[in-house]
Amino acid sequence: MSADTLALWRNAHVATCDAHDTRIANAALVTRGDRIEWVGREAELPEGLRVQARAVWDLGGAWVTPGLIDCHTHLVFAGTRAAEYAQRLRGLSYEAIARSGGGILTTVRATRAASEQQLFDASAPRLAALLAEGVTTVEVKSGYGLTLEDEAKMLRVARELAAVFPVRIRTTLLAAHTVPPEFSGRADEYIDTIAQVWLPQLHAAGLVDAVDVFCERIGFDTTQSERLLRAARTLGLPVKMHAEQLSNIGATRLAARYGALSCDHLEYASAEEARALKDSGGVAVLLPVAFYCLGETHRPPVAELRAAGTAMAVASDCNPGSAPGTSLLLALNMSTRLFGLTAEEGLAAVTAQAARALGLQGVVGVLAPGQCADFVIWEVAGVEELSYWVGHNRCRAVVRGGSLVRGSP
Ligand code: DI6
Ligand code: FE
Repeated sequence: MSADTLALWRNAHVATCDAHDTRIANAALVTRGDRIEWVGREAELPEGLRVQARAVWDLGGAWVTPGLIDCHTHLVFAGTRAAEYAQRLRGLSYEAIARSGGGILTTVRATRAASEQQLFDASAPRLAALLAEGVTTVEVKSGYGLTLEDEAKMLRVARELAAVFPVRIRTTLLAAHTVPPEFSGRADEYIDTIAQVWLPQLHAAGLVDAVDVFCERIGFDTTQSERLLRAARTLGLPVKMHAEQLSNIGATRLAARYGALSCDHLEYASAEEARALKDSGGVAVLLPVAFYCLGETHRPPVAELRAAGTAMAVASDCNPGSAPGTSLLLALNMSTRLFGLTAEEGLAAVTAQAARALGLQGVVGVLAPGQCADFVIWEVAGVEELSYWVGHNRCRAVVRGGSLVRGSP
């Protein structure tokens, strides 16, 4: 479609997901190329736009939301951890498996052994499953290669997926996921290698949009994490943090000092972390599928986050260990019942707030003039249905960059 072609999407109801959670009944949208030109009540559609529209789509009274955003995934990996899940069902803990050389390292072995094509082929169906639910933007982390070559391979696969599927992908370097066998007992040296050698090279190759660290008692401590955050910020890269997932070692407070886009998991965070994130403008990314699959009982401090006014996003955390799932809608449903998000908070958490967690506010996540024309047409009577259904996908059609890429309105 040419860059300035107007299209009219009419006879709809729109949840814009802006700061006021605006809902517009009997609405219309006008797209210009890949951007939104106008959104509002159809009765108020400017006549000039109506006559210029080269295509008119009747949405039959359907609800429209921004394209969904999955702002935390590890979807590029090889193999599964089904055998470890079976062990966990018999009572072994995630941490015990990790300490005995399994866990993340099990997936590292499989991912290193996979060719780039095999890794792409393993990951593509997971991405396709996310997109079938109306996801139009996905963050993908590395972290199962843990050598320069294998981290680069993972990040290239993420870029290749973005070239083949109708999706925007943001890549995050998570080489600081665990200490690889080559650096066993030398975590400090490993962090410095990432910070001084791998990160600059991968950044120069255009493979890194952000940097993340697993800051945890089975990951990296705050001193080590800080060295990597500083290196990332020196290169002008935004940072994120796997924080307070299994214990509280001060990860969020550290990340906030480095202006982190988000701190993710947060099961063991408190009001103090909620305020630190609010003050730094970071987003709390909640990952209920990992909470569920790990049989966690310690919930993230949603009431404290709400009281502090901290932005909350929800993501799938798609990964082979703690969250082997490819449904953002299920994560959304779980965030309401398991964590206590309201339906309205939930919808914002997979659209506008998820965009902020990726530094993409003003680009995607809200239906407003100037934003990318990424939106979903839902087969629902109201948008509360998005967090209501358990494993039931009501996505009828998806528009990405102004073009219909799935279904028919
Ligand atoms: N926390 C998680 O939930 C994922 N990574 C992390 O740091 C799990 C990764 C895995 O178990 O493979
Ligand atoms: Fe994760």
